[in-house]
Amino acid sequence: MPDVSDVSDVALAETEGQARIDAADSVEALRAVEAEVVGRRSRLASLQQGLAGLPPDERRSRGRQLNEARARLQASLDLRRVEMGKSERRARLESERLDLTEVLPRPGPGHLHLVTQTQAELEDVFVGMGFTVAEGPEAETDWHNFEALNIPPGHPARSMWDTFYLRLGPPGSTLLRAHTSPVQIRVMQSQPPPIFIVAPGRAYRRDTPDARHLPVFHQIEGLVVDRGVSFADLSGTIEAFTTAYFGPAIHSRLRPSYFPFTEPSAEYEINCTICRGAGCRTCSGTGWVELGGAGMVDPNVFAAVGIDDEEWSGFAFGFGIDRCAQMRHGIADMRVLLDNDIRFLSQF
Ligand code: 2U9
Repeated sequence: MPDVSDVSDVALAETEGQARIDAADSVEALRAVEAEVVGRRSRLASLQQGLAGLPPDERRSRGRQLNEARARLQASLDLRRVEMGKSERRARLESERLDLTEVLPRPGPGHLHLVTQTQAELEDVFVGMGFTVAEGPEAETDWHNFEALNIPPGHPARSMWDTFYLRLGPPGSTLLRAHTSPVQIRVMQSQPPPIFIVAPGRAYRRDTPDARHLPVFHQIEGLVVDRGVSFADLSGTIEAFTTAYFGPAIHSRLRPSYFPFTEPSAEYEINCTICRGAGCRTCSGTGWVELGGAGMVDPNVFAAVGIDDEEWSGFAFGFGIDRCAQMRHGIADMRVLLDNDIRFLSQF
């Protein structure tokens, strides 16, 4: 039985206890130290038991010393537990940290999508030729998308545009525009000639995506309405655009075709940019690829928007922006334009 009357026993027990607390290197180890230092089998507990044999005065003062020593050790244990808990938690979080940063082949700021870049370049070429850029809604009325363009309901030419209809208003009255032509209708309704505009933007058709078709694609259409406008102006404009955008080695040609909104109508072809006219798989060996269509504005279209076709004449053309990007960059399959694969997009 230790001699409680010897105050150095209490001090020694406290010093030793404090040293063990300081030496504990984990919350787990601290729990064992706590039992040894202030628990029922601790040195302090046995000193406590020894108080019983002391005279009352001495018992009181030694008892106080023991209690104070135990309280200091307990406070020290509590503080250490909190500190160690914090640092153990920090270490665990650090070891469990997941780096979710995507490792990009070419880190750095992003850039505009190839189609957006192509649209901006095409707009630049036409603005340089004196056109202004016009825009309109993508959800359109059947009238602006078809009827005003000389395609009445039931007209067989409607099958040229497999259309997405919207559940809005009477059935068949609203749709996702199948081309950007309704923009030109709206412009002609809102301003008198002369008109020199291009209408770039999205168009929608119920096509299954393949190497050359996308259900959501991008078009740029042009419209010129002025006095004395001829097919020669159309042909010259198309050729000037072709060399400005594709370079002086690539030329255009027009071949007879049919569109309800133009008469006469033509298909617009350019030298194949892949083989430069020699003949390859992309151009099926012909040396030419179709980019779009063109023609003189049909009198019925002028009638629909109230323009006098005795005084004014006009030409229009339209082609795919995605097709332009495909031809200029030799993209075999257009579906990559919708995939959002950074390995493809970062090349442009
Ligand atoms: C108005 C009058 C006439 C625009 C034209 C085409 C011919 C044409 C498309 C074919 C496939 C573009 O690449 S494509 O999606 N377009 O062939 N577009 S004439 O004629 C108009 C437009 C508006 C008021």
